[in-house]
Amino acid sequence: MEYKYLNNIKYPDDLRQLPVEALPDVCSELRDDIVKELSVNPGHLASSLGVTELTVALHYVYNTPEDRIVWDVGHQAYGHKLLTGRREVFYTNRKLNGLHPFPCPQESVYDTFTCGHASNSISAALGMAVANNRNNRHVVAVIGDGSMSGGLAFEGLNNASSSPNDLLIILNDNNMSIDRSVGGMKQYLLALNTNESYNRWRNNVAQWMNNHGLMDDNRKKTVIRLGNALKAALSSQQNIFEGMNIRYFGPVDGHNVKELVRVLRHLKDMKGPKLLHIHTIKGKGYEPAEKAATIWHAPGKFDPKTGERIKEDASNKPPKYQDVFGDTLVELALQNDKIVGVTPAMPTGCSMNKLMELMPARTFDVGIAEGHAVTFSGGMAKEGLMPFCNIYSAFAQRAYDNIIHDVAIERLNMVLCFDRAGIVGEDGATHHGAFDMAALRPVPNLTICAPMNEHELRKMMYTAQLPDQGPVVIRYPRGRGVLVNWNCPLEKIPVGKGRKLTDGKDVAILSIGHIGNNVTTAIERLKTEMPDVSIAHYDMRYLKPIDEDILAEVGRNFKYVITIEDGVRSGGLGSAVLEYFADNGYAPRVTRLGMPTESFVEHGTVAELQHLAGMDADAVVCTVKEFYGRGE
Ligand SMILES: Cc1ncc(C[n+]2csc(CCOP(=O)(O)OP(=O)(O)O)c2C)c(N)n1
Repeated sequence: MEYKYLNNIKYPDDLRQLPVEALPDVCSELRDDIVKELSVNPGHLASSLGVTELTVALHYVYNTPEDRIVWDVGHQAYGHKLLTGRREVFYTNRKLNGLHPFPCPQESVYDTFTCGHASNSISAALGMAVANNRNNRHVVAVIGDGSMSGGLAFEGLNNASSSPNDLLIILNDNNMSIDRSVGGMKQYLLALNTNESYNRWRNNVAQWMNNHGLMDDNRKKTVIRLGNALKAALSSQQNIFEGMNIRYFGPVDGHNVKELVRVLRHLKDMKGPKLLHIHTIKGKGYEPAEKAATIWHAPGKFDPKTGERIKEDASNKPPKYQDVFGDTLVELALQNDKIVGVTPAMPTGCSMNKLMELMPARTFDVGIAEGHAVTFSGGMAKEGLMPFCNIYSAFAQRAYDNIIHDVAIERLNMVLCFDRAGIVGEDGATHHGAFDMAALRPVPNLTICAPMNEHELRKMMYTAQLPDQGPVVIRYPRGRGVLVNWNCPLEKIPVGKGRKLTDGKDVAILSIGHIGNNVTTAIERLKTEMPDVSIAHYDMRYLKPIDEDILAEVGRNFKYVITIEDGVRSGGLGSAVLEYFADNGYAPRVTRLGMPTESFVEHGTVAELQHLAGMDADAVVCTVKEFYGRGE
């Protein structure tokens, strides 16, 4: 496609010079550019395509960056990035030292708030709107219907209705989360289709009054109030937003850019909190994405012409941990009829869709609601069911108190599986599962473990659902394991016991989880690079209860100790080992490898980031060499 406009739009100011008639073409070009770029440099596609018109209309009507647009999650903001001075470097998106995967205030003044975790936009934008009451800055939050299912969004709405503010919330309703949207809010929004003739009527009245010079601010308010009352009478139910004192407008076709511009201009200077409900199609304008929005949420590389996705050859590769989880859960659920599955909006992402297909009545997608997922599981556990609640580690941060207050205190029997634990790669700082071990280790009654391979995961899952285990956290990383033959008998493993994988007498390396495979690689290298040094490797398996027999053995027999974990190096395994040594009078030299706590790990490939953070096989080799004064 030849671009008539896009090449001349570096910043929104350039966009704002164009006549409104040019905007449909700008949208086509922007869409084309997003598809072209993402076909070679993968990222979040379908959501960005769906908000193309909204993005153009917002930057056209509002005086960005003076006016604030707060994106929710930010996975839909590629159009925004391309229009705000980043088109030339967009090829670096999600790469090491390149553009951030989500809007990021450190990257651009157009990015107003940290994005990545869902449902925070209303609260953040409300804070900005309240702070900006004194200067005439407009603040707009853009939130999807999926993200609107999150509790935080409701807290924001609740507050928005009572604090004086002029916030505009745009609800981008495509009836999709990553998977299909679920729950009461989705049902509600579907039903909230106030009939079009009513919308037309209200517009005509307003237009007529305007044309006849009868519309001032007060009258506008009266028309709106009258209109809303009429709308409530016409629709079968009360409007939840209006019930909260937030004026509701819509639904509006979110793919009609000129209409969006008209509506936004109309709302821009209106006082008080208001919500504009737009309907969009996820993946709009790119047929394959429109047809299968879940797959095209983040499709990987693809041929933009044919829509064929370029998949890696997975034959003879170990499976992804998430699939081992999904298959094992099904296997366990067939044996144990108390088992149920709970996921906060990630059935495909964590492979719980396998259980969902087979046993829909025993699988619960609760929406983007991590805290609720945990407490809901707690409720089921209390009544004797055995929930497997699967949450991405970084999103589980939202559920910290639920884990402590609603599960741990009563020592409820349930399993929390933390997928994407550790460095996740291109999704960056907001998505790394960095903190779960450090945050949860001090919590009484919890068992916390991490498998080094697929067999270990299966055994940990089996062991965790046996009677009276209390709450068990199993954390495992994004991506593939190490065993092509991943299947194995489901057997109990001793809780709180580690494994000695390699015997040695000079250096002891203690690892937890999949990162232990980096140690295996390092030890192989050291056999040739330092044949005179013998190294013991312990896979600790359990962070809590930790294997004190191993710690005593190591404290007694080794001068040098390395700990390594795929999480922050303060508070987790390394700290546990140091605490034990200090408490028991052992003083070997200990080096802790893991993610830093002085700065957030950014985005890049897992290998690049592990290298930078000093957690790869190289780092283990270097540490051993340093012990012996042979470092470079
Ligand atoms: C707290 C949290 N939980 C889960 C996710 C994973 N996630 C990213 S986008 C998304 C769906 C968002 O749906 P919606 O807001 O409707 O936006 P759409 O993609 O449909 O445009 C989910 C579940 C997240 N980013 N944050």
